[in-house]
Amino acid sequence: MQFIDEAVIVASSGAGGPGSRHFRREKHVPRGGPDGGDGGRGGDVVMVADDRSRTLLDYHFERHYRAGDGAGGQGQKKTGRDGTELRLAVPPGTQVWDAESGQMLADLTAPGQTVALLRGGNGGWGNVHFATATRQAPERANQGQPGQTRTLRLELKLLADVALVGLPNAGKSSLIRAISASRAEVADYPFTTLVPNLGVVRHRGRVFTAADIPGLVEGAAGGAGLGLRFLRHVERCRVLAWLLSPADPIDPVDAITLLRRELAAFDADLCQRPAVVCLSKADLLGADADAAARALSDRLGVPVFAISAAARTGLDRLLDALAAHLDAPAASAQEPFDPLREDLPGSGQPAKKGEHLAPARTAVRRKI
Ligand SMILES: Nc1nc2c(ncn2[C@@H]2O[C@H](COP(=O)(O)OP(=O)(O)OP(=O)(O)O)[C@@H](O)[C@H]2O)c(=O)[nH]1
Ligand SMILES: [Mg+2]
Repeated sequence: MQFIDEAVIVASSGAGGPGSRHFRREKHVPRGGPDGGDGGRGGDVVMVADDRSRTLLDYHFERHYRAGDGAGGQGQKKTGRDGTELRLAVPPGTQVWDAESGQMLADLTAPGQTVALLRGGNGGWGNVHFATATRQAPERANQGQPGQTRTLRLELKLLADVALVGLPNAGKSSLIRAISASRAEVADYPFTTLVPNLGVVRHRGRVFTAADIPGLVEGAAGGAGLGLRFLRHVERCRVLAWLLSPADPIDPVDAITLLRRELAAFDADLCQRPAVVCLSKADLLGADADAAARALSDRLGVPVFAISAAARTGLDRLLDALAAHLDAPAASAQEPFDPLREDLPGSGQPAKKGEHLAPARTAVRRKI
């Protein structure tokens, strides 16, 4: 299935039905008086987080959505039928913005979470409401209120616990395949992964999610490679796993400096998240793998896990470490992994969150 993480749609709530202008007509009841009922309410537009849905693909193709209008009132004080509510299912992790004002309208994170985005118009009053002592046969009935229309921007930001970050070909997809049931594509050329993959990891009775995002290259912040388009999916991860491979074209310390620089250009906070460092493809180093991991650990000043997705070695220790980070009471209470802080260009003036992105990311959240 195609992975789409952005869509712009136009949604309209239903109009209220008109009130009825009607008079009671019955045998032996002369001048029966007004009995026109009210119009029905227009349908609301409601968005629901549905965990069966993984992408915004549907909204990419179909752009216009409309809830049902309320039906008109009728004689005998009958109220018209309410318009059908329009329920739009989106994957959990979807944020909804007003495309015109740039305001955030909703952030649907929990499966089943529901938010009413547009209220349907009220139905008009029927003439039965307008009878007074002096006006016993009112001709007046109200029209229903019109519905509202809004252009909505939907943005999906995956909600994974752990994000795998590395250069292209570092072995991220191989790792997610090894630790979860994900069938992410693996191949020996860069940019095999073009869209993020999500995997559910089950480890010692614990369940957490991991996201494999496309590889980052130098200049990603400026749009090189697949650019930063998919980094929004890292934004909500609680722990980062940096993957450094002995087959990377550059020295692992240079690689992590480069990766951190690109990530910081997207969001300075990301580099402050708890993180673990992995030396992937450890099988390529044979018996030297542990020594290489120790040497790298000394250079970085943090533990380094030697892992091999192919030989399935070191995975349990890595998952134990990830689980421990996720279980820590407050991630912020931990010492953030920041061994190369001084090396990080512009560390004195961290980039503002999402500075280079489209507008509206800093918009005020509005309660509706
Ligand atoms: N020997 C060995 N090769 C591995 C291991 N993990 C991955 N590879 C190989 O490395 C190559 C790249 O692996 P991927 O998992 O596709 O790497 P990736 O980081 O997802 O790459 P992109 O999606 O392009 O960023 C493939 O040819 C894999 O077979 C490993 O543990 N050992
Ligand atoms: Mg990949």
